[in-house]
Amino acid sequence: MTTPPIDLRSDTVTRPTPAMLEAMTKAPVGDDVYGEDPTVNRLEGLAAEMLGKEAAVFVSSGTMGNLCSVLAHCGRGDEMILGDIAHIFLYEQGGSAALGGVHPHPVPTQADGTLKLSDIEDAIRGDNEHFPITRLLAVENTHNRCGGRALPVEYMDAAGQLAHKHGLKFHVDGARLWNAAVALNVSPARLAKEADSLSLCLSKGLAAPVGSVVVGDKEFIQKARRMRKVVGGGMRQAGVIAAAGIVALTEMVERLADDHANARRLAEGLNRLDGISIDPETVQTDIVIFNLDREDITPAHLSAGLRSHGVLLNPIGGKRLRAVTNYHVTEADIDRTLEAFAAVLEAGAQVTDKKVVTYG
Ligand code: TLP
Repeated sequence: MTTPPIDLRSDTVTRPTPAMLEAMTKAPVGDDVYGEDPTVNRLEGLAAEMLGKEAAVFVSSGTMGNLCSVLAHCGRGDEMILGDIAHIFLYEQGGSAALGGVHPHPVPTQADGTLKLSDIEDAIRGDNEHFPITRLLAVENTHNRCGGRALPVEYMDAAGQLAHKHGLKFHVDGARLWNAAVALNVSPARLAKEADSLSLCLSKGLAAPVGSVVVGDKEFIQKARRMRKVVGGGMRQAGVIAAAGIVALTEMVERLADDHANARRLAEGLNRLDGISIDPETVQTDIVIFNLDREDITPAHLSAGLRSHGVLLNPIGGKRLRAVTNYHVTEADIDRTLEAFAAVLEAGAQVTDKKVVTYG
């Protein structure tokens, strides 16, 4: 039997746990478009409660969660302020512009994943017929492209309050808000206090096979539910997958601390290797983004070389690569990964296979 690869491409690669598979086979189901799936209703109730909000809606993905949220907050020609390397801006096909006519207004993302409050304030439009109407501020917590940085409570409060002071709504792409809560040792509800809406993934570090939840007040969730239908996301006996989501929320949040410890171990090991640079102190959650500082070997070479040692991770543009720890990656796997790195860096330019995808 061949050893399975150590898959660090993302936490999205996680497979359902035995408890999830069992829950899925036993879930009572109904037609969720009629609001009659008891398992979906339970999941939505649980998510709303954990985030301290009135209501929730189950959607198929983080992308759909963000899209339904933005479309529920904004009309055609309205403007959304967001970070220039936010997932919504970079990796969601510009869906809110393509499908909803929402105008994105990107501002620089700081290294810690925050947007400067002064930049946000400068970006908010005045009352002038030349301008779109600024309706929404969106932030990402944890921040994927900033290496999984967790935005602290004080920042989340300040950003939300600034939005509200100017009459904007505040949306959080909380695909990995669970990781932020664990890393910062606060409740998800506390981080969400000022948010009008959040989209939270069940199928990343929490290991559910499918799904995200959007939370907010009842009126907003009613609108988001309409948006889910128009993008074709109204699901029927969705309790089969929601059941895994319930296990994700009840059993899989605290263990994220293990993924964070493994990510830190990886960062510390990488930092000791010649030709790799990363500040391990900046690794707070499960994402490790590092630079390859070698002339003779590209990130694509490095990724291909690691693959031949059974380690999967992606280049993400420039000299950078990303590794994401997850439920299936153990401390011993991290040590094996570091050995593979050492071997590939040692072999240097002899590694020639360039068939790699730049993504993540
Ligand atoms: N991120 C994926 C890729 O799309 C890059 C990954 O491997 O990290 N918000 C954030 C912050 C995300 O990182 C992602 C997925 C999403 C939203 C979208 O979630 P899905 O993949 O469920 O649509």
